[in-house]
Amino acid sequence: MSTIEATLKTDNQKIANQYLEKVYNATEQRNPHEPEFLQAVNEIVDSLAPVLAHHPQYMESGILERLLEPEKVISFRVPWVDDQGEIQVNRGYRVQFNSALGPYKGGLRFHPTVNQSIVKFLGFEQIFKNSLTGQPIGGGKGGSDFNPKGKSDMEMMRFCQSFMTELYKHIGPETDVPAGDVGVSAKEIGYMFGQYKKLRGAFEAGVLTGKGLEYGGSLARTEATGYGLVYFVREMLKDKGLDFKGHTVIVSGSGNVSIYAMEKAAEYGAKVVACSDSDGCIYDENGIDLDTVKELKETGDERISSYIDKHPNAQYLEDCSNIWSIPCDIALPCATQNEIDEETAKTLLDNGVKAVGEGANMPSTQEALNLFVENNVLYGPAKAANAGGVAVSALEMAQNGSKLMWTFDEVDEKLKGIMKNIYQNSMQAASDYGSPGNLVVGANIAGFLKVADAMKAQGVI
Ligand code: NDP
Ligand code: 2IT
Repeated sequence: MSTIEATLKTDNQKIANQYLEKVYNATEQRNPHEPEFLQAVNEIVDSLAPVLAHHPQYMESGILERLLEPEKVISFRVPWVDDQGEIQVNRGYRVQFNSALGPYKGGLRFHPTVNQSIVKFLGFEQIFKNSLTGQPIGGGKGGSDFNPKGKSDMEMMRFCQSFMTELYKHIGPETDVPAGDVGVSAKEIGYMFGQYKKLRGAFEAGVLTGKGLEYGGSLARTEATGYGLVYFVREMLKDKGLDFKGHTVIVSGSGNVSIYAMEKAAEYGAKVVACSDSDGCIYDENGIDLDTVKELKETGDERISSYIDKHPNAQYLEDCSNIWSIPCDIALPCATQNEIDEETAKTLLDNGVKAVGEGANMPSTQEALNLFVENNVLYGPAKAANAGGVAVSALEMAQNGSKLMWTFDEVDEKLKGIMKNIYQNSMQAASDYGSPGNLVVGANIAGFLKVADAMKAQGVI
């Protein structure tokens, strides 16, 4: 590189850094009470300097300023009547973040911790994740502070119907396509689909994904996020001459993502020794018996502590964060945001962790993430590693649109291909922009570039 080129490069980088700082500060001022959203923004902003230094046109067309402001935020009252005849009121949300690549797409979360910051961080992440899948889907997310725990089936149905009575005005197969997330499984999707159909007076299968197989669901959607995570981590390991076989794996959570991550990791020869719920975790040194976990958590509504009743040799530890003190080679956080902080990351490193693959959205704090990257742990960031769920949701939309139903193997093969592409494209972007092997930077850049180009092409809207 000539001296002039090197100076230009440094100057461009300085300009890019100053610009990013200005944009981040403005976002912080505009959203002062949204720490999770700002955390997600900070991680992206941290990755983009080399892109903006190479392509100043993205700064000129205000891509980032527009990307950081959701196209629309909908917040609404969800009144419902409980089994005692008492009126309950919850708050519902849908954040329609970005539609540059296709209809808004992303799940609905029902959990008492849901607020605007959480829904915005999830919706923001979804833009880049969906871009990485290569499917024609924009980014959105929604949910409610409703707590599904302990609710009867009829309460669940009444809540879902009330939620959809407002949401249906804002969604549709070509506008916005919700799906499940924490607390929303095929059962809740079914109740919401029924209400949407009744209100619209039409069977529009492509309005929701994660549906039951009888009425437009896709085979392998249930398994997609967990299987996709393991396919992604397998690519990371393969590049270093490693494999799941013979390795000890820990998977936090015991919900949809965790169960199918455990299933695929075990199928690939790993020994999965621990999983958890929000109360505590179980450690079974012989390997977790997944049938028991499925019985407790998929069919039943029980606590993971009951695992011990069937497996008295296993141990139950109160406090779910204890799961990360158990030594493992591969850690797959699949429960919730910020479950791995700096201290936890240190413990994992001290225990010799080789790879971390994120099934949950933003499970590592910025400090934890930095530690993993600095210590050269193989690290698969959420937007890349857990994109299999939404990718198969897009395949469900494609099947609905063509009125066809593909076999399990067809969908699973496509999922494997998509996860491999995400890995390769992220690695490539990391190399192209000066951080070889860094999947955080690579996934952020690869996801950003496609959205930025589509936004630029579509003008200032
Ligand atoms: P589920 O509702 O099926 O399961 C969630 C699991 O995580 C449960 O074991 C739950 O325990 C535990 N959990 C939830 N919140 C907390 C918390 N605050 N503290 C500790 N544990 C908690 O959800 P999913 O498996 O679908 O989702 C898990 C993660 O994966 C989320 O981050 C989600 O956003 C992400 N994800 C999900 C996708 C999907 O397709 N479903 C796709 C991509 C990402 P308990 O039963 O005690 O509440
Ligand atoms: O976080 C996620 O990617 C999801 N919850 C899945 C979204 C979807 O539309 O399938």
